[in-house]
Order: sequence, then structure tokens, then C-alpha cells
Amino acid sequence: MGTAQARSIRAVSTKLRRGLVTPCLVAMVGTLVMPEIALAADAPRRPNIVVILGDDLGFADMGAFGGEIRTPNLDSLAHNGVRFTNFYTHASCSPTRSMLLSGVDTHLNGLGNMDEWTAPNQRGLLGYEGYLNDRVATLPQLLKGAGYHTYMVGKWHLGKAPEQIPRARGFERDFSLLDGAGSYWDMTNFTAASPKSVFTEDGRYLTKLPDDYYATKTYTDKLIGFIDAQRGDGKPFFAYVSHQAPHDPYHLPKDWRNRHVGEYDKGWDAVRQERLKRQVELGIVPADTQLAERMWFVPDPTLLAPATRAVLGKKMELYAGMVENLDFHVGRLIDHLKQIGEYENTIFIVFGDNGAEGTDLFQMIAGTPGTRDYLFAAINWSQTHPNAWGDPGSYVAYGPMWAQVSMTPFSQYKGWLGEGGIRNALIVSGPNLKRAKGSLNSGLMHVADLMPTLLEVAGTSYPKTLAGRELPPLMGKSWGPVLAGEAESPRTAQDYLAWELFGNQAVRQGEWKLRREYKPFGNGEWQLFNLAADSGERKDLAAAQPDKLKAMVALWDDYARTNNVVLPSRSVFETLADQLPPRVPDDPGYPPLTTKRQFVPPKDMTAEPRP
Ligand SMILES: [Ca+2]
Repeated sequence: MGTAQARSIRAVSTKLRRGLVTPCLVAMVGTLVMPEIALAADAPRRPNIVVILGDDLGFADMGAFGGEIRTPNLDSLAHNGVRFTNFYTHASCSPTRSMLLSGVDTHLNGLGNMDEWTAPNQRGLLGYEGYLNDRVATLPQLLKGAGYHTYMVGKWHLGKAPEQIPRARGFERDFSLLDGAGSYWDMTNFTAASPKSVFTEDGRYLTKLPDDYYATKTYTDKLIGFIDAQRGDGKPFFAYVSHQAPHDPYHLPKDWRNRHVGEYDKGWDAVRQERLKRQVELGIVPADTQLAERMWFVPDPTLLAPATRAVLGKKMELYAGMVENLDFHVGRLIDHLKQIGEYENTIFIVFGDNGAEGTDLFQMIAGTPGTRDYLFAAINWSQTHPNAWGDPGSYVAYGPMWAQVSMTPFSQYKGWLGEGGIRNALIVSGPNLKRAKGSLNSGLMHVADLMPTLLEVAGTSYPKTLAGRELPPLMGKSWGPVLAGEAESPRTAQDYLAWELFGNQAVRQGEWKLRREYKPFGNGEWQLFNLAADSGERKDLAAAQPDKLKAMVALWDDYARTNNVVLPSRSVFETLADQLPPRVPDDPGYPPLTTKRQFVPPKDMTAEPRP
């Protein structure tokens, strides 16, 4: 038994003696100690678990975290629960998802690099498979073993082959987009070599989508269907609601496109200031917080022509609509759970999977004029008029200026290891929470903590072996003591977190952050920041604090050794970068987005969508 579990049991035992504990918590402790008793037919039910992921949703987007975007349903979870302000993911989609579902570091679980960007010197190495490898156990697999129904809807991005899909990795029911992104309206994907998005439903590859398909709506409809189909059999459920929204392209039904007309014409600096003000009022950040500098390649909006500001502002209007539409469908799920009497017995965990997206993915996928991808984009993504934004065939992304707004008050964005790439908003609500409703917590939390936390909630624990194979150790810490109000952080002052992606490196310990990033976002050297005083990472203390720097670099070395980190060879790229003037980075990875071939499912595993 882990020390966290032991601590949690001691805490609950104390509460039991004081008569403060609920039957649900008793059941939880009971199962930790004596599973055979707590799983008996007359035992109180364990809570349902709903994990809601926003794809590229920023730290400062939800109303409860200072956004002007209207998110009443997500905010209601925040007001009934706790908001965590020091929660970390990884810098991009599949690495975060791999840790969420395995509890194991990316360099061990197969996502040492994103599949799309695996460098030549990483190919074929253990931990760099580009999909969630079979050496790890998955959260749904273990929860299913503990008596939970396991459902998934939305984006998977962790492998497409039959043995890698959600059904094969522990989900009893699923409706999944296997790709990292794509159209919200149909199966159009991004490149000439991989023109069609791949979907599965209950382990079968779909030949087409439902007639009234719109991603966010359909995912929600399907999940409600899964829940209803098995209601009343006494088992709790785990639902992984892995929304595609608000990832670009911003595809929206018409009535969701015009909810903020003209509101963003004032420009990104003003909106960032307004968000910071609200964040201070809400207590999300300290009163003396300074905004990160506007990134050097983002223009001062007041110097732009009004028409330019209006067009750029409209991109943000579309993004805000995406978030509000997501919130609406989250509201439909909440309402449904209330109607069927399950809301009170459901734990909700809500967060964005990485920093907001500042790279223009469309530019990346379309390539240069004359290429096959350019032709593909011209044919399939040709609805470029602002009035068509949101329609099938349109491609809108809001760019680095608005990504920095979404990540107020931090620097950088998705793909990079500044706080704007990896810090996100986290909401936890539900029956296991013993902290004041609507309160805030600044403990150091990490997405890999979900595995031990939710296993504990389900009354089970992480096994040493699975099917005779030894499992890699968990990197996360259970939130049990934090949720029970017995601790402020799952981590001690000595515990540290570390990241590596695309060759960029970072470590966080206590209030300190070590970072080494490639040009142009970094300077190629180790940089040191004190996040308690400087969450915007404005002042590099590496030269002023050599001892601290040395200690932090030693942590990095420890991390790299323990997890077999192999930095991608970027020699060609670095030579080029030094010859070119500083410019807006159009692709965080190296080598640039590789040409992915269309995945063709085995014929005997295809199906039409269920009604
Ligand atoms: Ca993402």
C-alpha cells in the first residue's frame, strides 16, 4: 500500500471516530483494506467518475478562471468543487493523454515523442513507439477490473491499429476519433497522404459517421446512450469525455458563431489585462502578478489597422463560440446525470490537455505552394472567407496572440515548456471532496496523478504486474489526502516534476522552474525562474542563483536517467535556424510534421455507426 493511501486511510479513520465521514468514504476505505467486504451486494455504491477534457482549452478561458467566455456549466462544477491553480499537463495532446491513462511517464509509455514528430534517432526505441505501448496498464483496464463500466467518447490519439484502439485498451464502449484532430462535421482530415479521419465505435472502425454528426454534440449523445444502456445494474461508471473542442479548425453551428461580435476588436493586450484583473479578483493568481511579456513576434494591436483587428478579432469570436458550445454540451451531460439521479454520486474532473494552440496548424498542414498537401488543402479546406468560418471546409485558428490570451498570465503556448505550454486549469467536484465548495488550491498537481487517485476512489490499487509482466512505476501521487482536506499538496517540497518534448526540457520543484528550450522561444541554455514571484517567467535567475541552478539541473539528470530520455537529434534544424533571421515558429517539432499515411482498418473490423 502506498503512503498516500495509508495517509488517506488514517485520515478517514480519524474522521470515522469523530463521526464525520460519509458512507461513500467508508466504502472507499473498506475496499482499500478488505475488497471482498466492500464489493458485497449490499455495500454502498462507489462514485461514478467523469473526466472531461477540453482539447487545447487554455488556463484562462473558463469563467471560473477569469475568462469572459461564458461557461456557466463548467463554472457550476467549479463552484460546487475546487479549482486547482498549479496543475500541470504536458505540452501537447498525446503525451498528456498517455500519462492520464497510464499514470506512467511519456518516455516509458510510448509517447516519448509525438508519433507525428518522432526523430530519426528515436525511431525503434522503447518508449518512443508513438502509441500507448503494451508495457503499461491503462486506467480503464484497471477500473473495469475493479467493477466499473468504462466509456470513452471523443479524441483518442494514442494508436490506430486494432490492438491499440480504445476497445483494446480497456474501454467497454466507445465512440472515438483516433486522429489528433480533423473536421467536426465529417471525416475530412488534413493531408493528401492521410485524407480521412479514422473513427471507432465499440471497437469497430466506422465506414461513415451518423447522419446528424457534429463532433461535440455526437460525443455527448453517444455517452448519454452508453450510460443509459447499462443503468440500474448496480455498477458505477468511468467516463472519459475527451472532447475535440476547442481544437482548431473552429467548426461551429451557425447560431454559435455570433455571440461575441466585435468584442475582441480591442485587441489581445486589452483582453489579457481584463483577464488578469478578474483572475486577481477571483484569487486564481496573487494580486501582484505581472503578465508575461507579449511574445516578441506578436504585434501591438493598437498599431494595426481597424479592419485587420476586426478580422483577427473574429477568429477569437469563433474560438469563444467553440468553448461556449463545449460548455453547453457539458451542461447536457450534467442535466442528464441529474435527471437520472446520478449527479450527486459523480466525481467530475475537468481540465485542458495542454496549453492553448498558438501555432497555425493550417499553415503547417497545407505546406508550400506546389506540394500535394497544398493542393489537398486548396480542395478540402477552401472555405476561407470570414463569413464561411465555421462551415465544413473552413479552417480557422486564432494564432499566437489569442493563445497568449487563453494562457493569461503565462508565457508561451502549446508545444513549448513555458508555463503557457503546460499549466492548465483543473476543476474537481463530487462526493469525495471534503474541501469548501468553490474554494481554490495551489498544491502542485499533475495529470499522471489521476491514475493513483481514481484507483483509490474505486477502492483498488496499482498492481505490480499485469498478465505476468512487470509494470513500470507510477509517476503520479494520489490526490486522496488533498481532496479529503488533509493536505494542501500531494507532493513534498523535495518531489519534482519534469518534462521533455521536441528536445525542450523543464523541471518544477516547489516554487522553482528550470527550463531549456530551443530557439526562438528559448536561448538553448538552462534558464531558472521563481514562479512564486514570477509566474510570467520574465526574469531568468540562472546567473544570479548558480547553486539553485546546479541543484535543479541535477534533478533533470535524475529524471532523464530514470526515464531513458533520448533527446531528438535536431542538427539539421539548428544549422538552418542559425542562418535565418528570428521568425515566428511555424512548427514546434523537428523534423517538421512527417507525412502520415492513411490508416486502413482490417475489413472484418469495419461497421456503420449504431443508431
Ligand atoms: Ca491538445
